[in-house]
Amino acid sequence: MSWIAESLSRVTRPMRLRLRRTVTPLSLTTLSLTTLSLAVLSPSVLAVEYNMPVGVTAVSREIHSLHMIIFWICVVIGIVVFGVMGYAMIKHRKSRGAVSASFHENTRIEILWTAIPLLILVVMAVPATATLKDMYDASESALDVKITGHQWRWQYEYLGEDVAFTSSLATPREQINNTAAKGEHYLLEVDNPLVLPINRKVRFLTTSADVIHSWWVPDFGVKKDAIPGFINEAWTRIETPGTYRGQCTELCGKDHGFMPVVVEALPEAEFDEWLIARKAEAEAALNDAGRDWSLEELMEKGEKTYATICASCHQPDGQGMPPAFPSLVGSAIVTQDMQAHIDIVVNGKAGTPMAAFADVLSPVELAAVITYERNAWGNDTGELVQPAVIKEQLSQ
Ligand code: HEC
Ligand SMILES: [Cu+2]
Repeated sequence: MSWIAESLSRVTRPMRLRLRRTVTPLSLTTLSLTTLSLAVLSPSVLAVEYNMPVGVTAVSREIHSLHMIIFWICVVIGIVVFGVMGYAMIKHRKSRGAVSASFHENTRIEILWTAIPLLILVVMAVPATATLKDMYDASESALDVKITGHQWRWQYEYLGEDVAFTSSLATPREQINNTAAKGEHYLLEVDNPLVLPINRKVRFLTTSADVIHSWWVPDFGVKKDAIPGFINEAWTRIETPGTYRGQCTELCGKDHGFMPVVVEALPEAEFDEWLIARKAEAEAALNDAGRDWSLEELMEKGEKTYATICASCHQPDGQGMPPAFPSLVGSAIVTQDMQAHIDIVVNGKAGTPMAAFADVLSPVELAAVITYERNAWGNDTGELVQPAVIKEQLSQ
């Protein structure tokens, strides 16, 4: 084995010399200069980059200050422990004739090094428990929003208000595929943000229609798992109007990084107006489902629905990604059996990623996307399905 050590040292000795002569002083200077300029020039930038946000709710501030308290306790413990260790190692080193001590029969020190950490734990646990208690108290809310996770979008329902909509990624495909410059809110922008009032307690009820997702808005200090078959509770009371962004924080499949959360917080009066307008819109859309639609109208609407909801699996050109996601071009269901086509889109197919879209899309959107699939990419069937037919089937 000695030949290995020898040849190694033959290689490393000149290297070490060279390193010491040139690279080390240079790189040390650069390193310290960079650190210094970073620390001096942009302390605020550093704080934004590396710390969690203070946020805009009482709970998020509580979480932040708890985090800072525990951080500083850890810093003090770190300095004391490593200081004592360093001091002991240097002071009592072997070359100065130190002989190792035996603490094993010292009851006093055993009690001390059990009691002190216990005390520290208790000091940390008291504020942490108080914050947790606060976070879990979702009682007496002014507004309840049910949040359902889908692969890969969020669905929001304002309970008791007859307002519901889905919220999908709005970042253009070109930015994702690197054929266009990335925008300011790349992958953090949606078509329909969740709109909430400030200064009112809002309760979130999270669940999922397929796999586990997690709804997270750092500025609210809210992060709640959305689990199929369960309903979890969280709440917030926003203090400042604005746009707040978050993401799904549970690995939920192929487009896990493509289901952001965007919340628009409005002053109370503005929110009330928005809710009334939204209700009227929903009612108008429902009435709209009753009339006769032309092929062109359905195609135009269907193309949009397809792009936001279906293209992530079946691809913009309908070719899918076989064998995981089937091609819809020339498929028997899409070009022949209309009822089978309606059934699979409305009810999904159990045990596959093809979800039921009955609750996600309106009758008009369902009719439009089915019509679009039957007439796009060379599937020139010329067939259309009226929203009224879908509405009728949904009500059965
Ligand atoms: C999460 C991925 C995913 C999304 C999103 C999705 N599908 Fe599917 N789809 C599938 C899979 C997987 C199948 C195959 C199911 C099976 O095994 O039969 C399928 C099958 C289909 C079929 C039957 C195709 C055939 O020939 O068997 C149709 C039609 C269809 N999807 C339409 C849609 C429409 C319309 C949308 C949007 C509203 C949509 N899909 C969104 C995954 C998806
Ligand atoms: Cu998710």
